[in-house]
Amino acid sequence: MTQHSIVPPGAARATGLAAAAVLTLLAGAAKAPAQVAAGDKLVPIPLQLPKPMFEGTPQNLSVPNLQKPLGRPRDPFLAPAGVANVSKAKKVASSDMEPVIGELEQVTDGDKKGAEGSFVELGPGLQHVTIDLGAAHEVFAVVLWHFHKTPRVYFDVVVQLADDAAFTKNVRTVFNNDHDNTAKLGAGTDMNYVETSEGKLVDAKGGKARFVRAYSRGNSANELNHYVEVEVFGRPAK
Ligand SMILES: [Ca+2]
Ligand SMILES: [Ca+2]
Repeated sequence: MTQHSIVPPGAARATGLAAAAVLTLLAGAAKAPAQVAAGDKLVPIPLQLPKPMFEGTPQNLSVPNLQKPLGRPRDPFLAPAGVANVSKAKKVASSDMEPVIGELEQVTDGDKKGAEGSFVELGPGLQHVTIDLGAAHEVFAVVLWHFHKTPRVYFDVVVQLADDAAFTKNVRTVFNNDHDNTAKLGAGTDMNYVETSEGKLVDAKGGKARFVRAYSRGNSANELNHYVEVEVFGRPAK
């Protein structure tokens, strides 16, 4: 399994010129994600958000490396025109094929509500859900809703793309906040975040993949793993 850390921790402090050089080097070394063609018109992805279940910023979460809430709606995410949710009703597999509550189909059924009955609950420890897009797609964004009825942080969130269901071929990590490598997928540099109705939007940079996998290892309220929905915004690969 290969790992790619896109930006080293020190890169943000480098001068503009040096940072650009580092990024150019990294881009050159990365395993050629599909590029946005010069003629592609960029527009906001057609993301529809569920109703918020709570207001304000939670104060009582003692989670290290926690991202400060933006305090306003997230900026629209731009992708080439025509990019759509390509995961709706697609087949879902999991490390826990017999969920404690709910069914795996709920991960891609389009119901993103925070209410009881709108999530699937997987067992404790490191678990994943894996979505089969049915064919190779250029993936621009992955949006995750674990559980957003109450403010909560899910641990060791790792999102990967791959060419095969077993995640042995062309595996790319597009998000990883497992900073101490508990999940043994490589240490990540992304931050912990509080679940909200906005979901977590992960930039997948147009990478070509048929399979999308999301890991977690319990949360700040209990050891279980939940999914309300995962949406993959992409387009069929040429
Ligand atoms: Ca759902
Ligand atoms: Ca960890």
